[in-house]
Amino acid sequence: MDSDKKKMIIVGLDNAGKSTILLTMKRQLGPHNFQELQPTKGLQTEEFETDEMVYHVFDFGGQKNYREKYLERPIYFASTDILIFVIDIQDDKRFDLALKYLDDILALINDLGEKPDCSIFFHKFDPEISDLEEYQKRSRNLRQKIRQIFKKYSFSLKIYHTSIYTVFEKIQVM
Ligand SMILES: Nc1nc2c(ncn2[C@@H]2O[C@H](COP(=O)(O)OP(=O)(O)OP(=O)(O)O)[C@@H](O)[C@H]2O)c(=O)[nH]1
Ligand SMILES: [Mg+2]
Repeated sequence: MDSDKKKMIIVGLDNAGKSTILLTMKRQLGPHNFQELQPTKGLQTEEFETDEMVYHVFDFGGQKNYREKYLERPIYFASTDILIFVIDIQDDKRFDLALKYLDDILALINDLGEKPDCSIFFHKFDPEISDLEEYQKRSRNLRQKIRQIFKKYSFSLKIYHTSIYTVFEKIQVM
């Protein structure tokens, strides 16, 4: 792959907000018209460009049957430069499931010998909840569990609070 073209994969459970994030990053969408998105069917790829870089983006539809397929086919994760893993901060009942999926994917990428830069988005961290102690606590607990998971590997790790209601703001918290 060209040095000025990077493979970025965006992964997480269904409904986490991955496709919405991509659209918002591409500035095709304001918060008022994002509702029309359907769940992503399998793997969708596209390219997007910034001034310095071309990104080949793989949006990994997160429904259960797709997740199982990806884990059976490590080839999807080959040559990954950037991994973005999205966790819906409002979906606390599925944190454990999301973390298990994250761990499975990291193990697989590690076995492939890849070393992507990893970013985790605690997404839907919307302005009206971002200051609530409950959500700050969720963030702290998740960070601690993620730190544990990453100890097993030698990937770089950044964690952000994200929300499309802030015109896509990324606040790094680790
Ligand atoms: N409150 C809130 N809702 C969001 C945000 N981002 C996305 N959503 C909503 O979350 C739902 C799921 O968004 P998608 O982008 O389709 O989720 P996905 O991760 O691509 O889902 P799959 O394609 O099934 O894997 C949609 O109803 C979005 O409008 C956010 O920052 N805050
Ligand atoms: Mg999607």
